[in-house]
Amino acid sequence: MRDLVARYLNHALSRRGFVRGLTQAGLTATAAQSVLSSVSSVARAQSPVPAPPSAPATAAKTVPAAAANTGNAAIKPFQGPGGAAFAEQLIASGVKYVFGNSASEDAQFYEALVDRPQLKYILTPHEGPGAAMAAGYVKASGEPAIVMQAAVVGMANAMGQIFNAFKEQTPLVVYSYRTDQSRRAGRDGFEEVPNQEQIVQPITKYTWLARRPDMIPETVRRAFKAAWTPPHGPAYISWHSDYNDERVRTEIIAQDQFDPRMRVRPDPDEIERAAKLLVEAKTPLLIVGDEVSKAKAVGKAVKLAEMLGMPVTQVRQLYANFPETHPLWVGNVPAGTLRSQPYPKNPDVIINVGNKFQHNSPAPIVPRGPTFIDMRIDAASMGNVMLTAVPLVADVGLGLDDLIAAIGQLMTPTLKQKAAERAEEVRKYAENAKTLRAMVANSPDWDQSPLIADRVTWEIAHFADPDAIIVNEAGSVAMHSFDFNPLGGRELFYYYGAHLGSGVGTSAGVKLARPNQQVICMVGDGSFIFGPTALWNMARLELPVITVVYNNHAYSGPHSRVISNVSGGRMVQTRQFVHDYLGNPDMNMADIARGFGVAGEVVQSPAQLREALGRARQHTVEGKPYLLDVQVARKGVGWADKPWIPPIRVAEMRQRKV
Ligand SMILES: Cc1ncc(C[n+]2csc(CCOP(=O)(O)OP(=O)(O)O)c2C)c(N)n1
Ligand SMILES: [Mg+2]
Repeated sequence: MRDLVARYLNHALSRRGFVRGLTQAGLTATAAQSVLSSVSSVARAQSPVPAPPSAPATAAKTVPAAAANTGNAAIKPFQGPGGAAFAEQLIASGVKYVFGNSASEDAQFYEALVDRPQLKYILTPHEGPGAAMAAGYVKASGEPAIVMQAAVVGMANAMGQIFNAFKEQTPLVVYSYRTDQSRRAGRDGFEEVPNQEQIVQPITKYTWLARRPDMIPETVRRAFKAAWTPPHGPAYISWHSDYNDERVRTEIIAQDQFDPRMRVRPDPDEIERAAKLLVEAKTPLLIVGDEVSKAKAVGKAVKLAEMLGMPVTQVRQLYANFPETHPLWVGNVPAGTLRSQPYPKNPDVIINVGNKFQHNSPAPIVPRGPTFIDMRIDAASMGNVMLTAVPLVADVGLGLDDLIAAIGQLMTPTLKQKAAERAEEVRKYAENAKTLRAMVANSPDWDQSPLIADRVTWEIAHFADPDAIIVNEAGSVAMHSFDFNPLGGRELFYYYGAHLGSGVGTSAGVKLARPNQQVICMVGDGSFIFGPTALWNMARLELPVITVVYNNHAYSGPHSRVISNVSGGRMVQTRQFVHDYLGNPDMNMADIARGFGVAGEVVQSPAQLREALGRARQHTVEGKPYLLDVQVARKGVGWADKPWIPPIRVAEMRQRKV
């Protein structure tokens, strides 16, 4: 029985196989079920991070008799076209959705889908938003998906979102064939480029070109293994298109057989050191990062902060990783480094849990001076910039468990008293900061039309459901008033990667993964126009997402940044900015949405915004997406009412009126 349990825990045995083994060993069916449920709870406890994709029950059920001979139900012999082997392996890798754009040389794959309805194909009319949709689905569901497109031409369009997945550490798997078939490769044929797979190598975790058609399933498995092994990241795979048509004999194997089980516990000695430093600190500070959300460890981060009465902050991330309503939350770091965090002013011990940090200035995010403890699974980015007194390489869920236990051992009544006093100080600061934040509504421009961006955000925040999901790609717009709370409250999906054009696609994918939560996409006009095609997917798939475009007819962020780079220069004197004004003619995003089958309206005033949000809600209740094109004021120095545009008018330059 011990052997059975070990094999079950190692995923070498299915649930059914486990129960069968127990009954064969003499247990009654009821006793076997009870053993199963207690062992399953152990198995769950061993998997604090979303487990890498596993084979769905349906795949195991289709194991033919021949497979039984191998003695391992997870292996299924396969014979058929390479494209069908690809489809079979995706099913065995736990994939439910394929996000694709038409690729004629994947014909055998499409053919295979007809009789495999469990693998659902979503046609995305542009690869960028298509990949964003897949990434949104993966992030919001924790389930695997694949993106596929036509050869290098499709891949080139998906690359922006592969880049985002790389920066955000999203386990996105992407495939496109090489148009050059294996018996004519290297001749500069149609859509041929040398070393296609190498083009994306610097922005993927794993890249591979399968060398034989029967290697397709193994290549697929390795892509999923690489992408889903923490720290996550995108994988790209490719093969010559004729491999899809060739008949192969190969093996389809359940993905969970390749799970390297990277649920890493930190070094106990380092944990002891960290615990000691933290309990002895006068002014400790906790920075939370995305690994906390990914490991579903927000509750543990709260516990750690509460034990020590330790304030909590966050530096630019994808998710809101701590309840912003919590009295120990002191707000996001306002600018690039911790020096900009007004409270606590001089932390002596700083612990980062799960943020890989984006250093955007010569000054490191964590300044020299304080003792720095770093807990992360992404060991590669540890100790590259900041002096690190205690490196804790760990799955942060397990790491927090161990740290909490170690601190618990050290806490004396005096230390508890100190922590309680500190918590009280932090609470006072947090209350005050909250009051100050609410003063955003005191702006003299609060009621103006076009609206100020802060008013739009405030109205959305007061409209959104208590558990709404906010997908944010709203350019230079400040996020406030939402009180995000990953523990059952509002969630945030921010545009961390910043290849623009992800917002609409991401929100479509998030809604696909979480149909029972309100999804609101906040997007700048400039960002929106990089990727509106996912609106069509929202209409076709009946994804009731509310999209709010902050339409200032401009790239407001780049406008201000250019001025600060060349302040007082000729551009400012003449007000001639070539790079930032999107008006003349103004784009009408509601009209664009209508063209994709999504209803919407242009909003001019705060009063109209409230009514329009009501109509948006009505549409979503009825299962339909809706878009608000909100006219937003251009703020910042150097904006004219009617901005100058470069004088290029081709109609007047013509010799012939054609
Ligand atoms: C694909 C891509 N192209 C260009 C940029 C550079 N860029 C950064 S912000 C920005 C403008 C965003 O405009 P908008 O969404 O309207 O926000 P606003 O600045 O007006 O608030 C651009 C073009 C980018 N990040 N990604
Ligand atoms: Mg804009």
